[in-house]
Amino acid sequence: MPEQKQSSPLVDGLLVQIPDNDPEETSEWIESLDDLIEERGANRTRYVMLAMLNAARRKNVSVPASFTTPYINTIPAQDEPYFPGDENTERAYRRWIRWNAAVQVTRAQRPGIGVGGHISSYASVSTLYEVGFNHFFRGKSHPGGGDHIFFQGHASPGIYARAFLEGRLSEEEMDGFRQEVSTPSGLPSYPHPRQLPNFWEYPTVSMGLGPAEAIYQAWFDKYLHLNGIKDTSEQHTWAFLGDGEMDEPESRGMLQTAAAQNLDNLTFVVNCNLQRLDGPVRGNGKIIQELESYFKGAGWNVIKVIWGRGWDGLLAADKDHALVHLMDEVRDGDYQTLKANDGAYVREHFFGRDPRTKELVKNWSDEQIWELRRGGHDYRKVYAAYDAALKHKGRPTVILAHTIKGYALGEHFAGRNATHQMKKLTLEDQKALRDRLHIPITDEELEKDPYKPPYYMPDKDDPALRYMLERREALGGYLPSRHREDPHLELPGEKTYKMMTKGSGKQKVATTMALVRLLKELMRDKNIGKRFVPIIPDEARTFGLDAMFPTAKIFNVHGQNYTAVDHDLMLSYKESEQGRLMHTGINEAGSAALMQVVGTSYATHNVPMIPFYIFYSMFGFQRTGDQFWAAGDQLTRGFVIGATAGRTTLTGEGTQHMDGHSPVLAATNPAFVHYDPAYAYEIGHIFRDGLQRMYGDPGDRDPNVMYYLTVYNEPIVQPAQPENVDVEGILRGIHKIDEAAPDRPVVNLLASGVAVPWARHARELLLNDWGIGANVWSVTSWGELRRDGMEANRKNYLDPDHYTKPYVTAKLENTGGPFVASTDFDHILPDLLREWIPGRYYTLGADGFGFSDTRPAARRHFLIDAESMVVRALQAMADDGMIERDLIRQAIEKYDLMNVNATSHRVDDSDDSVA
Ligand SMILES: Cc1ncc(C[n+]2csc(CCOP(=O)(O)OP(=O)(O)O)c2C)c(N)n1
Ligand SMILES: [Mg+2]
Repeated sequence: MPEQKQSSPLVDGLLVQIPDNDPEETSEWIESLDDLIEERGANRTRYVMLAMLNAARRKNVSVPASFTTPYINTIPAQDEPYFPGDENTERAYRRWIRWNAAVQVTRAQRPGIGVGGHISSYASVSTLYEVGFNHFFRGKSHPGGGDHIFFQGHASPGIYARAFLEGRLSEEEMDGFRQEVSTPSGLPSYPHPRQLPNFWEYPTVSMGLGPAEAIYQAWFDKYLHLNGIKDTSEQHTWAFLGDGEMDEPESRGMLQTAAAQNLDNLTFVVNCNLQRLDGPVRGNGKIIQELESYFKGAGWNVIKVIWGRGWDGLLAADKDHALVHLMDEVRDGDYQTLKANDGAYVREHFFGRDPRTKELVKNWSDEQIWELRRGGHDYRKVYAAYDAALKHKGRPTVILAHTIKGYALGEHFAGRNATHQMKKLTLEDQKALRDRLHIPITDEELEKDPYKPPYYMPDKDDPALRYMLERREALGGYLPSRHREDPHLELPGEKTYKMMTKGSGKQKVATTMALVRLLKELMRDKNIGKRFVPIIPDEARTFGLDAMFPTAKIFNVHGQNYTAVDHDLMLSYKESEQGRLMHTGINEAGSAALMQVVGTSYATHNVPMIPFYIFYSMFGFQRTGDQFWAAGDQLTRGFVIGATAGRTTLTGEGTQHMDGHSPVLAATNPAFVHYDPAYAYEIGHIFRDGLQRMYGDPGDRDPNVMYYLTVYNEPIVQPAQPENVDVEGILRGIHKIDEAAPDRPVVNLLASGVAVPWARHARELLLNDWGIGANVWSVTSWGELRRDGMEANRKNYLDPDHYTKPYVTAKLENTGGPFVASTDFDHILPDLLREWIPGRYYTLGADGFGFSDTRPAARRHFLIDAESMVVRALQAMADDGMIERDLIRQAIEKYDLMNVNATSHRVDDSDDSVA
C-alpha cells in the first residue's frame, strides 16, 4: 500500500515539532503497527487502534478529537525554506517606512488640522506586508498579470509611507493625508479607489467586505481562466485582514465557497494582534486557535505563524512539553498584557508559571526574554508561511500571524487597549522611536515642532533604497496601483434591441421576462456576448433564467460529476467548468461582492466584463447596501436587477418580500442610476444607453456607475414602441405616453413601472366617468430627474444671473392641470420631485410593511390603484378650483373606494406570473 502523507492537526502540530523523548520505544510501537498492517490488513488494524483509543480513554489517556493544533508554528524550523533576501537591508528601509507612517499620522493631528489616523495597526502588520512587497506581490507589469492585494484599510499610512520612499508620493501629498479637499493634493484616509483611482484598487475599510470580495475575486479569476477569457494562472489574491475583522459574518460566511471551489489562488493573512478597537478580541480565549478550527472546518489549509525564531531553541529544549503546554494555556488577554510590560514581567508571569519553563530561561537576561518575538514580526517565519501558501495546491490558505498592536512604538502604544485610537506621538515617543528605528534625525530637528516631526527620506543612491526599488522592479512594479486604460467594447447596434420594441400582441409578458429575453439575445452577440456574467443567488427559476442552464451552463471548477436528476429533460441542470452563469447559492452578500469583482474587471484585469446581477428585489439593496457602497467606491460598472419589485406586485409573499423602497435606497448611492421602466421598449433603450455609458464612449458622463433596474413579475400586454418615441425622455427620466383628450379640463398622471397601466386605466375612468382629460407620463427614473433638479438648483445658487430649468419642470410646465403620481413604492419616491413639479402635486404610495393578498386588494388597501388615482386627481382639480368639490365624494362612493374587494381589476392573475 502506498504511504500517504496526510496532514492532520495532531500530526502537523505535535508530532512533527515536539522532540521525541524516547525514539527507540516509539519506533518499536511503530514496527508492531507495521507488522499488524502487513499481516492482518488495514481494516483489522483500524479496529485495533480504535479499541486501543477506547481503552486509553477509560484510563484518562485520551486523544481529543480536535481541529486545533498546539499553539506553535505550523512549519517547523527545520522545514523553513532558504530566505533569498538580504534581511538587514530590508530591515533598514522597513524602519524608514515605520517611521514615516507614524510621522504622517502625527502631522495630520497637528493643531488646526486634527484629522487623525491610525498608527498602531500598521505597526503590527508592517512585516507581513514587507515580506510580501519584497518577495511575493506581483505588480501590474508582471507577465502573469499581477496579484490582487487587499490591504487592511486602516493601515493605509504604511502603504503611503512606502509609496513616499518609492518616490510615488511627495511630502506635500503625505501632508495632505485626510485633507482631500482642503489641500491641493490630499490623500484619502483609507483605500478608496474613487478618491485615488490610479493608486488604490480595493476599498477594504468596511470590515468584512474585503474578505468577501477577495474570495469572489479568486473565484472569478478561475472563471476567466476556465472560460478562456484571460490566463489568470499566475495571478494570486492576497487578503490582509484584522483578527477583530474576523468577527464580521461576511468575513467568515463565505469561506466554504473558497474551499468548495478549490481556490488555491487565494491566501488570507490574518493579522492576529489579539486586539480590535476597544480591547482584546478574545481575552478569555485564543483567537488564533478559534480561527484555526473555523477555517479547517471550512476546508482551508491553515498555517500558524505564532513564534519568532528566538523560540526555536527553547521549544527544542522543551523535553517534557511544559513550554508548549504553557503556550496553550495562556489566554490572549494575558499575552496582550505580557507585551505591554517588560522582560522581567514576562519572566515572572509567563515562564514563571511552571518551574520547568522558568528553568528554560534561567540563564537569559530580561532583555533577551523581551527580545523573543512573535511570529508575525519574524521575517523568515513569515517568508516560510507565504512560500508554503503559494505551494499548497487544491485549497485556499489562511495564515494566522501572531503580532503585537503598536509594535515597536514604545510603552505608550504596544498592546495598550487604547492603542487603536492613539493618533500622535509625543516628543518623548518620537525620540524613543527614532532611537529604536535608528532614524538619522537629531533631537533638535524633532524639538523644532513636536507636531511636525520630519519624514525621513534617504539619499536617492542609498543602497537600501536602491535594493527596495529593484525588488519592486523585479516583481512587476509598484503596488498598490490600478489600471486606468479603460478599454471600450464594441457594442451591438440597434438590431439587437428590435425585439424589445415590437410589443407582445395579445400575450402578456412581465418586464422581468422581457429583460431576460434581452439578456439572452445580448449573450449571443459575437462581440460582447461572452462578456456578460449573470450572477444569480438561487433564484434563476423565479426569473426565468433556468432556460439558460443547458446552454450557458452554471460555472463550477469541478464541472458536473454526477447525473443531474433532470438530465433527460430539455431544461436540465447543467454545471460546467466553462459555465457562464455564476450561481452563488442563497447568498446575496456574496453575490453583491461578486458583482463588485466582475464589474471592476475592466480595472483589475484590464478586461471589461459585464455583470448582470439579478436578485429578489427586497434582498438586494436593503440587505447588502454596504457592499454596494463599496462597489461604488471601487468604480464598479454593470447591471443590478431588482426583480419581483413592488410592494403589491409579488402576490401572496408578504411583509418580508414586498419591496416598496429599494429605489429610494438606490437613490442614496451616488454610483447608482435607477430606472423603473414600465415597458419592454423602455428597457431596450435604457439597457442600450447603459452599455454605451459604462462600456462604450460615455461622452461627458461618468462611466463609473451601475444601472439598477426594477422589474416586475406581473404579466402585462407589452405595447409596441410608439412612432415618435421620446428616447431622450425615457433616458432622462420622463416621457409622455398618453395625450389628454382635447377641450376638457386636464390633469397629469405620473406613474412608473407596474403602475403605468393603472395610470392609463385611470385616464379612461376620468374621461368616461367624469369627462376629464388626462396626460399620462411614464416616469422611468425618479432618481435621475431628482439629480437633474439638484444640479439645476446648484447652478442657480452659484450663478444667480442665469436660470437653469430642471428637465422635469420643462417637461411638465404648460400642461394645463395639477399632477398626481402613483407607484408601487413608498410615497417618498415620487416625493423626491416635489420641488420641481410646476403645479399642485399629490402623491400616492404603498408605505409601511407589505402583506400577502391579491394584487387588486393590496393596491386598493394602499389607495394606489386606478380608482384611487381618479379620486386623487379630482381632489387636486377641485383644490385648484377647476371642478366642483362634490365630485370627489361622488367618486369615492361610485368606486366604493374603501372596500378592498370593490376593484375593477378583480381577477388575480398571479397564476401566469413568473415568480
Ligand atoms: C463594518 C465596520 N465596523 C466598524 C469599523 C470601525 N473599525 C475600524 S478598525 C476597527 C478595529 C479593527 O480591529 P482589527 O480587525 O483587529 O484590526 P487591527 O487594527 O487590530 O489590525 C474597527 C471596529 C469599520 N471600519 N467597519
Ligand atoms: Mg486586531
